[in-house]
Amino acid sequence: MTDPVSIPALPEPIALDLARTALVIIDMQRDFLLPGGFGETLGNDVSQLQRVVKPLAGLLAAARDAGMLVIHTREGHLPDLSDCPPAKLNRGAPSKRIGDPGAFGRILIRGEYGHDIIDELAPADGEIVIDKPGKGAFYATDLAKVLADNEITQLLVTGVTTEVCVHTTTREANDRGYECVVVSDCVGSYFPEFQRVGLEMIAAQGGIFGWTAPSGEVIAAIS
Ligand code: TIU
Repeated sequence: MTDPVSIPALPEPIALDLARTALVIIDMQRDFLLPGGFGETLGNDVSQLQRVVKPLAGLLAAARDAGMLVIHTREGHLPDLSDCPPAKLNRGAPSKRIGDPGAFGRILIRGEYGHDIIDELAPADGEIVIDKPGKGAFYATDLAKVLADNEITQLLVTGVTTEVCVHTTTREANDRGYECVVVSDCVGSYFPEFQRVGLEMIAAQGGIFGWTAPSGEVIAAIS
């Protein structure tokens, strides 16, 4: 066992045991980041998410070098939509719905080009990919078992979007007893104000459901 490393974080520094820490990369899929996918059909400016790619690629490289467990998630549904609740399918007035043809195949459907992870962050051989039908990565997946099997107790949480799937997953993980560090420049929102308050909410009230820290501090600590 190696000594824990201390990361300057909000609301206070956190000691990470690297052997028990996983990097979780949430939903860095073409359908959320590129024009023509799910994010854009909801009316969002998808270019807002692009700023996450470079720092997250740097953190991913450092995590791989450190031998850390890396887990990627993808939000999406079976081709027959049997795992997509009508409330999710019909909500709002999207220009297209989940399952409709988009610029990169059927929107948010497993196996389609748009559903997969962007080239810059493509999973390496042996890295875990969790397909999830919901916003949280624990609901209807085997993530809890994967973490238990690998004796993980702490998570570095990254990906998109900050206030939706990153928050839901972090809250789920926090309730399950995991210590979560949300890496502030490696999460992104379509809405700048949600990015700011989304991060503030995590670390407020003494770190009510986690910590936040920039990737530079995390990389320096784990390298
Ligand atoms: N729409 C939005 O902000 N997010 C999602 O629908 N999914 C994720 O956050 N991955």
